[in-house]
Amino acid sequence: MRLTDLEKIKELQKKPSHVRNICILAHVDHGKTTLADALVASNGIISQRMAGKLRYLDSREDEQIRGITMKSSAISLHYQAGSDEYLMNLIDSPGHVDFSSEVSTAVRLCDGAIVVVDVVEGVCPQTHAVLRQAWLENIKPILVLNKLDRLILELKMEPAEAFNHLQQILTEVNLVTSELFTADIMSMQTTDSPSNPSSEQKQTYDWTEDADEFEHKNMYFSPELGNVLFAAAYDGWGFSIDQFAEIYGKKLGMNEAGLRQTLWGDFFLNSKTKRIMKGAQCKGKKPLFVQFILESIWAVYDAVMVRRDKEMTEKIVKSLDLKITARDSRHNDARIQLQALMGKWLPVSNAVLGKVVEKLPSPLDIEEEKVEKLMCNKARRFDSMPKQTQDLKKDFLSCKDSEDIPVIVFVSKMFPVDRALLPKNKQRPLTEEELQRRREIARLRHAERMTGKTTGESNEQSSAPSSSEGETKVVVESSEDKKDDTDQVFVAFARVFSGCVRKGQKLYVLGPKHDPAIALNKISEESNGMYGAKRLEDLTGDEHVTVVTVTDLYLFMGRELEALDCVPAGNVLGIGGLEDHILKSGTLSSTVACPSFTDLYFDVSPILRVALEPVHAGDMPKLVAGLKLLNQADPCVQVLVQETGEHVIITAGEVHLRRCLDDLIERYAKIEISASSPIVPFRETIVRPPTIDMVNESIQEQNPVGKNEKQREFDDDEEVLEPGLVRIFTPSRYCMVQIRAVPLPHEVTNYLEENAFLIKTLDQYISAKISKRNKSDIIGSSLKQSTKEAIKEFKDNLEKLFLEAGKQWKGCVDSIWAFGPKRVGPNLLLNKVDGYNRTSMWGCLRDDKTDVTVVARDYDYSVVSGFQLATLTGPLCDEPMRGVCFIMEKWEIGPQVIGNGDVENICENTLVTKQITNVDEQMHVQLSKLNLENNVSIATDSLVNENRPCPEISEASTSGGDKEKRTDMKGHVSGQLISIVKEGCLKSFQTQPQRIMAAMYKCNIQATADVLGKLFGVIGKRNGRVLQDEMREGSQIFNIVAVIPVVESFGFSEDIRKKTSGLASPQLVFSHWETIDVDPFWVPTTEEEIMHYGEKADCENRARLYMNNVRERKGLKVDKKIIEHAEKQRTLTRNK
Ligand SMILES: Nc1nc2c(ncn2[C@@H]2O[C@H](COP(=O)(O)OP(=O)(O)OP(=O)(O)O)[C@@H](O)[C@H]2O)c(=O)[nH]1
Ligand SMILES: [Mg+2]
Repeated sequence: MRLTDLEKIKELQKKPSHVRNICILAHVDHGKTTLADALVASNGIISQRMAGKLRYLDSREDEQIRGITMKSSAISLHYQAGSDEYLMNLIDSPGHVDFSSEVSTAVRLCDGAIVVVDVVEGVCPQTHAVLRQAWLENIKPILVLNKLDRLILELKMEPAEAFNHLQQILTEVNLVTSELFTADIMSMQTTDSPSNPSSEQKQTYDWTEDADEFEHKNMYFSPELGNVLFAAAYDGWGFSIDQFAEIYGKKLGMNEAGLRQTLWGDFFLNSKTKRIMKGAQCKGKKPLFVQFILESIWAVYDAVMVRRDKEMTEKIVKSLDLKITARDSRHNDARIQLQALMGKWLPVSNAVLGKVVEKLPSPLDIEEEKVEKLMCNKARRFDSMPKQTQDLKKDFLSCKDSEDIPVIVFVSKMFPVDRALLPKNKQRPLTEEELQRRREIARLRHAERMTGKTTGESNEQSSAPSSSEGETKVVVESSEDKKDDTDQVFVAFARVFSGCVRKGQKLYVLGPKHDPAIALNKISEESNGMYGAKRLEDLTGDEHVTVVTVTDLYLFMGRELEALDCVPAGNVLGIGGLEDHILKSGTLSSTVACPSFTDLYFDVSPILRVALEPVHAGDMPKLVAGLKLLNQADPCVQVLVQETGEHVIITAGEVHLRRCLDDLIERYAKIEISASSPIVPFRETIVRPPTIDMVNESIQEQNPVGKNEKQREFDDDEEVLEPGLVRIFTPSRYCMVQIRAVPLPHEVTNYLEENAFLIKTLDQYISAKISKRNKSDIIGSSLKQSTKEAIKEFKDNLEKLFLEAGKQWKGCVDSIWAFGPKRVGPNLLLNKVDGYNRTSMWGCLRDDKTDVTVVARDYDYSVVSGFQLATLTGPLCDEPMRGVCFIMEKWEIGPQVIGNGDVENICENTLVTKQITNVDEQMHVQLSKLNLENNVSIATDSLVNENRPCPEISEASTSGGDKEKRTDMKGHVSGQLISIVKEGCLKSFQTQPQRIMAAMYKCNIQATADVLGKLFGVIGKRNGRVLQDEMREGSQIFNIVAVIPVVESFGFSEDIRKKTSGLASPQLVFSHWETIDVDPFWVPTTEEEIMHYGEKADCENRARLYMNNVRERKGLKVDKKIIEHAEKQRTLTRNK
C-alpha cells in the first residue's frame, strides 16, 4: 500500500531545502534498479519482499526480458528523518554503454548522484564514464559499494580478505576521481595562463591548494567522510559506518565521533586497555571494520544461508531485537529468511536515503559555478552576457517560486507515453462522495425496477438512459481520444530551476541558437511583450523562439504519472504538449533574457547504421511518421534520409539498434519493417609503398609485383606522370592541374580529427569573410581571444607534428588550402602552385587591422569543391578518405592553353608554360590592384557567384570578337575544373598503394581464468586483438581489453556469452580507425603464392572482401567472378 499521498508530495515540493534531486549511476548490472526497488519499497509502492525481483523502474517489457535498463525513469519518494520530511526525486539510469545518452539526460536534472559499484567487478568503463558525467555537470556523488553478499557466498572470502578487497576498490574509485580533478586543473591552468597576468606571476604552482579544495569538495570517497555506503541491495541491507559507530558507541561506552574516524582504516581495539590503537596490520590485529562490522554480517550469512542453523538464527534475531514475521522466519527459502532478517537489521533504504539527505545538496545549494556553466558555454564568458541575463543567476540561486520570479525550466529529453496511461485518461479510484452518489443511483434504479414490475414494462425502457449516465460519459471521452492519430504522446522530462510553472501559463521555448541579446532588442521593438506565438516548424532561419501554453504538468511515479497544477523551483517534473516545440531537449522560460541551456554532454556517438523500409510498400508514410517519433523519443538516435532516398537510422550499438527497431515496430510505426544488415562505415587511405608483400617476401624496386593490379592499370596512362602524380586538362584545354597524393603522417591525421571543431570554426570564419556575412551566431567579423588562442595552439602543434614526421613537410601548414571532406575532415589540400599566393587559412591569427580580405584566385572555390568531392567518396568503395594529403603542384588557366592545339606541346613546352604563368601573374597584379582600390576582394566576389564571367580574364582576352565565345566557355570552367580536380585527386590516389580502414570497437571484458581460452578464440576469429589481459588483484577475475573491427562485431556479445556460458559479457565502444594492412587489389602471381592462396586469394583477402561488400551494397561495379571452374553438379538423391 502506498504510504504517501499526493497532497504530501505537493506540500514538500514547495520546500526546496527538503527536496533532493538524485540519480543512480553505475556500470551495467551493478545493481542500480535493484537498489531503486529497495527505496521504492520503503514507500510501500511495492512490497518489501518483491524488492529486487520486480525491478519496478524497468517498466518496459524488453527491459524486463533482457534484464537491463534502457531508459532513465523517475519516481518521487517520501523520506522521514526524525521530525523532518523530505521529497526524493529519484532517477534510475541505464548502465549499458549504448544508452549512455540517457545518463546525460538524467544527470542534467539532478544535484546529486548515488554511484553504485559492484564489489566483485570493481571499477568498470562505465563507472569511469558516469563519474566523469557527474564531474562535468558539477553534481555531488556518494558511493555505494554493492553486492557484498557475493564476497561471502560466491568468492567465499573471509572478513579480513573482504576488508582488503573493499579498500582496494575504494582506492580504484578515488583514482578515477582524482584523475578527473587533475585533468580539470590542468585545463584550467592552460586556459588561464596566456591571458591572465596574475598567473604569470604565479610561476610555481601550488598543488596543495587545489588538493585542499578537492577534499573540501568531498570528491574523495571515504567511509569516515560519510560518503561511502556498503550494501547488498538484492538482500535489502546496507549501512554506513556512522550507524555502527552509534551502535558500538552506546554498547561499549565509547566516543561516537572517535569511532566514526577509526571504524574504517588501520585501527584495532586493544582488548586489555579497551582503547583504540593504530597499526592493526603491522601488529597482526583485526581492524575494527572487520571485528565490529564484517564479522557480524558474515555470522548472519553463515547461520542463515550456509549452515541453515535455526537456533543460531533465532539467537541472532533475539540479540538484535528484531521483529520478523513468522511467515518469513519459517520460509523454506533461506534467502528469504536472510533478506527478512538483514532488511530489518540494516535496511538499505534508510542507510541510503539518510546519507542522501545528509551529504547531497538540495536545490537551494546550487553553486554559482554550475549556474554559469548551465547558462553559457565554454566559448563565451558569463559576464559578456546581457545584464538581464546575468541577473537571472540570483533567481537560480534563490530557487524561489513566487509569482514575480522568472520561470526557467530545462527539458532534457522527450519521452513517449501511451495516451491511455495519462492521468486524465485513466480510471482513478472513486472518492467517498462519488461512491455515495453511485450507491444512491443504484438504490434508485433498484427501487424503480421494483415499482416497474408492478406498473408495467414501458417504464423500464425510459429509465435505461438515465441509469447508464456514468458509462456514456466514459464512452464519449474515449471516442474523443480516438480522434488523435497516434496513441503515443510525449512528456517532457524536465526540471524547474527558477519560479513556478503553472498550468495555463505561457512560456517561451528557447532554441539552441537563441541569443538573449538579439531577442531582448527585438522584444523592445515589439511593444506587446510576447512575440511570435509560433510552432517549431513555422520558424524561419533566424528565429529561435516559440511560445507555448503549458497544458499538463505531471509528477513522475515510476510507471505512472500524477497530474499536478503547478510545480515550484527545484523539482523534477513532466510537461505535456511540448512535442511541436521541442525536438529532443530545450529550455522554457518566461523571459527571453534567459539563454538556452548548454548542450548535454554525450559520451558515445552513434555509429551503427541500418537502412529501413516497410515490408509493404504502401506503409511508407507510416514508417516516416514512426521515424519522426523515434527521433524525438531517443536522445541519441539519428534519423536521416540518404541521398539515395533510403531511410537510415544510426544507433550507438547493437542493443540500442534492437531497442529502436522494437520501438518502431511495436509503438511508433506499427508496421512490419525490414532492416538492412548494418551498414558499417569504412575509410579509404593510401600508404607508403610496402617493402614486403603478402607472403613476407621483400619487394624489389623493379619488381612489377610491387605494383598491384590496380596500379598496373595506369601504366600506359599519359596523365600519370609518376606514381602518385597526375596532370589533367579540362576537355576544353582551358585549365590544367597537376596533383600529387601522399599519405599524411598518422599523428597529423589523428590530430586533425580530434580538432575538427576548431577546423570548423576556422572554416566558418573564412566563409563569413568570403561572403562578407556578419553572423553573430557563428563568429562574425572577429574571433574571440580564447578561440584565436586555441587556433594558434592548433597551428603550432600541427607544425610540430609535421616537423617530427620529416623535413619534406616543412612549411606545409602555411600552404594548407582546404580540409576535407565536408571542409573539416582529416585530409589536406596543399597549395604549392608557383606564383599563387593565396591568403592563408590562418589569416585570422593576424591582428584585426590587417585581417580584412581574403585574396583568392578565380575558380579557387572550384578547386576546393573538387577536392571535397574526391575526399568524400574515394575510389575503392565510395567511402570517405582519411589521412591523405593532396598537393596541387601546378594550376594553370587561361586562353593561351587552348590556342596551342596540341596537348603534348602545351605540357612539355616550357615557353608556353611560362606564358601561362605570365598571364597568371597579370591576373594577379590586376587583382591586387583592384583590391587596393576598393579595399575588397574582387576574387572573393567571384567566388560567391562562381559562374559569373570574370572581369580580369575578359580584359585579358585580346580580340574583341572572341569575347562572347570566351565568356560562354568560361561559364563551364568552374564545372570542368571541379571535375578535373576530383579526377586528379582520385587518380593520384589510385596510383599509390591503397588501403581500407576499418572502424574499431574497444571492448572491456571481465572473465575468469577458465573461460579465457575460449574468449581469445572468439576475439581472434573476428580479427580482433587483445591489448591487455590483467588479473584483478585479490580476485580470480581477468580484465581484458581488446579491439575488434566494427564490421566483425555483430553477434560478438552473444557469441562471447554463449562460449563462456554467460560468464563474460563485453561492452563495445567506438575507439579508432585502423588501416587493414592488406592490399585489396593484391592477387597471387608466383606459383608459390597461388598454391598458398588460390588464384584470386579471395578467401584470405579481408580488405577485398570488405571493399566488395560495400560496393555490392552501393550497387557499384564489383570485379569478381561468381563461379570459376564450376564442377559438374551431382544430384544427391540417386535415381532408382
Ligand atoms: N548477489 C547480488 N546480486 C545483485 C545485487 N544487486 C543486484 N544484483 C543482481 O544484479 C543484476 C543486475 O541488477 P540490476 O539492478 O538490474 O542492475 P542495473 O545496474 O540496474 O543494470 P542496468 O540498468 O542494466 O545497467 C540482477 O540480476 C540483480 O539481481 C546484490 O546486492 N547482490
Ligand atoms: Mg537498471
